[in-house]
Amino acid sequence: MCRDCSCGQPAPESNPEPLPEQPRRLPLHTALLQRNDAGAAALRQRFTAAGVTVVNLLSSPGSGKTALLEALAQRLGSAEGAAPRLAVIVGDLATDNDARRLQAAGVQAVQITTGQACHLEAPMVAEGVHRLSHQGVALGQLELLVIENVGNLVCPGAYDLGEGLRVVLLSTTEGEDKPLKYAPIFHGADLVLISKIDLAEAVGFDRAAAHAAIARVAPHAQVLEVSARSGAGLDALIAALGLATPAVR
Ligand SMILES: Nc1nc2c(ncn2[C@@H]2O[C@H](COP(=O)(O)OP(=O)(O)O)[C@@H](O)[C@H]2O)c(=O)[nH]1
Ligand SMILES: [Mg+2]
Repeated sequence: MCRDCSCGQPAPESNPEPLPEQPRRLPLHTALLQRNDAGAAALRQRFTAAGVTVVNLLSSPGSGKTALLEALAQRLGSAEGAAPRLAVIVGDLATDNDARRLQAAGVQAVQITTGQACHLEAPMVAEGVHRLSHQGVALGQLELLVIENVGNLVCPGAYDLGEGLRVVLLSTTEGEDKPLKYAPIFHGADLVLISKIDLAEAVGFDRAAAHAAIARVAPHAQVLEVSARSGAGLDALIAALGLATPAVR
């Protein structure tokens, strides 16, 4: 029995549960997920037919998703008068701040506001594609379509959006243990980006521990260190996405 507070409960175990080696599916309503999966499959067919690389970009709020896309757009460039190379569908609970930031950086972007929902679903992405087409952006013209998901390390991981690549950010300011604490979302990643690497030293970020944590929960994911601020790792990211930098196009 508990001797600390006399609550009458059994004494807590000192190490209640080992870290999950395998992700567990969240207890979300199966019918909801099945409906989403059907929408995602239809989207994937359209993306494949159009030949566009589609990225589902996931991370906690403030880890640098939008800043990275702004920096990527600048690095990718687009020749004067040429079709845009990159478009973004960005999800947040409220405001169109991110779409406006991206548009100011020269990116074709549409904002999806989800209200209460903590993640994007396939029909919302279909709506985003529709709105992009009304802005004159055809999927077939694009090299890269990024879906910046709602900032959250839990729910977005359960929803397929028809993407070809799942990219998960871990920022140096979040701490190196987050892949262990939020294993399922990292487990599904094709590529993990350690963002804000320019701040690593200032915040005492333990690089080796971060790489070990990622290797434990996402052993097959490629890992890159990047900074939107300094530009570190951006060319490696562009190569990982299968895109050419302007100089070699
Ligand atoms: N030092 C530094 N700050 C960054 C970097 N990327 C983003 N930030 C800052 O982190 C904050 C959140 O960035 P934002 O792109 O809005 O994150 P998001 O919520 O994941 O889209 C902003 O104040 C950015 O200026 C980076 O690479 N280095
Ligand atoms: Mg953002």
